[in-house]
Amino acid sequence: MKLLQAAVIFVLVPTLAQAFDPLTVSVVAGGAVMAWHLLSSDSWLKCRFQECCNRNSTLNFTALKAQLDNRLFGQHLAKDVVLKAVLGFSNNPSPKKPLMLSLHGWAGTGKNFLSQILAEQVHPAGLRSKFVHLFLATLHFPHHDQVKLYKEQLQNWIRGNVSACPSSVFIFDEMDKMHPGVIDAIKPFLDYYEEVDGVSYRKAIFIFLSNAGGDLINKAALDFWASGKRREDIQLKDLEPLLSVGVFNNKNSGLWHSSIIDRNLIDYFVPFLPLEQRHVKMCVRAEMAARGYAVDEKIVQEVADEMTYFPKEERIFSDKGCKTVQAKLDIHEDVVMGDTKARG
Ligand SMILES: Nc1ncnc2c1ncn2[C@@H]1O[C@H](COP(=O)(O)OP(=O)(O)OP(=O)(O)O)[C@@H](O)[C@H]1O
Ligand SMILES: *[C@@H]1O[C@H](CO)[C@@H](O)[C@H](O)[C@H]1NC(C)=O
Ligand SMILES: *[C@@H]1O[C@H](CO)[C@@H](O)[C@H](O)[C@H]1NC(C)=O
Ligand SMILES: CC(=O)N[C@H]1CO[C@H](CO)[C@@H](O)[C@@H]1O
Ligand SMILES: [Mg+2]
Repeated sequence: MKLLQAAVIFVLVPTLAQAFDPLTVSVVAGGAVMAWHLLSSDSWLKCRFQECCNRNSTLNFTALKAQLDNRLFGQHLAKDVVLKAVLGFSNNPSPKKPLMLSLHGWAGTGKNFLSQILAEQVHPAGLRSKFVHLFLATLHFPHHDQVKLYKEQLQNWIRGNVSACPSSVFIFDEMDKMHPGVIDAIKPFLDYYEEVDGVSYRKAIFIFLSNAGGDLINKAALDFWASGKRREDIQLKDLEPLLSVGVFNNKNSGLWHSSIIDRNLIDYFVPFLPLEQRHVKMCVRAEMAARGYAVDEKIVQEVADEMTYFPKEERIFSDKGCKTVQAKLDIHEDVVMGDTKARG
C-alpha cells in the first residue's frame, strides 16, 4: 500500500509541474486526494465502500442490553452473564486476555442467536462480516485422523485474522463434536500473553457453543419448576458448579481433557435454559413481525401447539426450543397468504 501511495506522488508531482493552468491543478489535486483515500487502509472514503475493521473494542453496553432485552427470550442468566462479561472486557482499555465465553444449553435455546447479536455489536455486518469467523466441527474439522493438520491450519487462520483485525470474533459451533486436540490449538491465543509472535490477541472474542451440559441444565430447571419456584429465580450459582464439572467429565463435550479447562482459560460459562411454551410463542410473534405481517394470535397458538414438549406428561419445555418455529411458520404462511388472496 505504502508503495502504491509513493507511486501516486511520483506520477503526480511532475504532472502538476507541467499543468500550470489552475483548473487542471485543482482537478489533479482532487484526484490525488481521492486516490490517497482509496489507497490508505482505513480511510473514511474506503470504508464507505468496503468493510473496515472496528478498532474500537469498546462495546456499546446500552445497545447490547437493549438488543438482548428485546430479542432474546427466557434467558435471564445468559443475558446477565454476557452483559457482565462484556462490561468487564470492554471497559478495560487493555484487557489481559481475549474474551472467552462458553455457551451451553439444549437445542434451539438461542446460543447461535446470542452469538450473532454479540458479533453485530462489534462488527455491524454480523456473521457476514469478514472479521467474524464461524467454525463448525463437522464441516471444518470432520476427520479425527487429521487433527494435526487442522491445528496448524486453525492457528494460521487465527494469527492471520487477528493481525488484520485485533477485534476479530471467532465462534466455534458444535464443540461437543470437536476433537480436544483441535481446541488445544487455540490455547496459546487465549492465555495471558502480551503478544504471541508480535500479534496481540487481547481484543479478540472467542465463543464456544455446545449442547454439553444441556441435560444438566434441563434437569435443574425442571427441579425448580417441580418445587414451585419461579424460573427467573434460578441463579448462576445454582448451575455454574454443576456445569463446569459436568462438562469436564463428559467425554463427548469436546472440552474433555482439554487444557482450556485445566488452565481456567474460559472466563464465563453461559447457561441457556430450556424454553417454555410462552417463550416459543414469543419467538413466533417475533418471526411474524420480522416477516412483516400483523401478529395473529390464532396462528401463534397453533404453531406453539405443534411443537413437542418434555416431560411427556407435563409438557413444560420445548424439545427443540424455538428452532423449528421458522419452518412451521412457513407452512402457516402459505395458508395465511392463501386466505389473504381469497379475501382480496
Ligand atoms: N431464547 C431465544 N430468544 C429468541 N429467539 C430464539 C431463542 N432461542 C432460539 N431462538 C430462535 O430460534 C432460532 C434457532 O436458535 P439457535 O440457532 O440460536 O439455537 P441453538 O441454541 O444454537 O441450538 P443448537 O444447539 O441446536 O444449535 C434462532 O435463530 C432464533 O430465531
Ligand atoms: C469507542 O466507542 C465508544 C462507544 O461505542 C465511545 O464512547 C468511545 O469514545 C470510542 N473510542 C474511540 C477511541 O473511538
Ligand atoms: C449506544 O447505543 C445507544 C442505543 O442504541 C445510542 O443511543 C447511543 O448513542 C450509543 N452510544 C454510543 C457512544 O455510540
Ligand atoms: C488472513 C487470514 O489468515 N485469513 C483467514 C481468516 O479465517 C478464514 C476462515 O474463517 C480463512 O479462510 C482466512 O484465510
Ligand atoms: Mg446452534
